[in-house]
Amino acid sequence: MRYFIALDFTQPDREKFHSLARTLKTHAKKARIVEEAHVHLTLAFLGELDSGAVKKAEAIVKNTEEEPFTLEFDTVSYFDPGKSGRIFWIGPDQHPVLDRLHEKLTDALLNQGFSLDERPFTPHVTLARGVRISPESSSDFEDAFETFDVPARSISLMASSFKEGKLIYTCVASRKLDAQTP
Ligand code: 2AM
Repeated sequence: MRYFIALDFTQPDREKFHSLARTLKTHAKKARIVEEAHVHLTLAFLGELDSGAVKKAEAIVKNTEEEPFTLEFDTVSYFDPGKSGRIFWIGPDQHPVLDRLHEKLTDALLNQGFSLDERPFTPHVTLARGVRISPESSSDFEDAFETFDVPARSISLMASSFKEGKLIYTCVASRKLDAQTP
């Protein structure tokens, strides 16, 4: 079982990302789009954890206070891992509360001995993996993209596993973004 901490969105907001993913699929030769229920923004990827580490991660999520905020998603881009096809994502404009939330979680996780990805944080919501698309179709998709706002309301510790070849995400612990602005 692999674990990660995610920023969650409401179902109607996840649908906005999913709708974009479906549009991308119509432009692509191939694309495995992210299920609507799986749409999230990863704040920290923790990998395989033993039960003690899961308890620590749960406590970190439950004790991380932050105010609710709204992200403006204004970037469409992709990672290109090579042979397996592109990973298309939508990214938000820089937001001080998102940066602070990421920093609080990172500090707490490192203090508790978790090892984290050392690459710079690139906040993004993955739309589709294994994307094969022509440069023209990719430009068409990028050009048609319109900026949209999405409120962030909670963070969750998620467990990820495969059952009969199907990806399953299970929420282990959640914390509402409910701190008052100082
Ligand atoms: P993503 O954020 O680019 O979509 C569960 O696997 C989540 O953790 C996914 O959202 C995934 O990618 C993210 N993630 C971040 N680093 C990862 C890694 N090294 N291996 C697998 N997933 C990772």
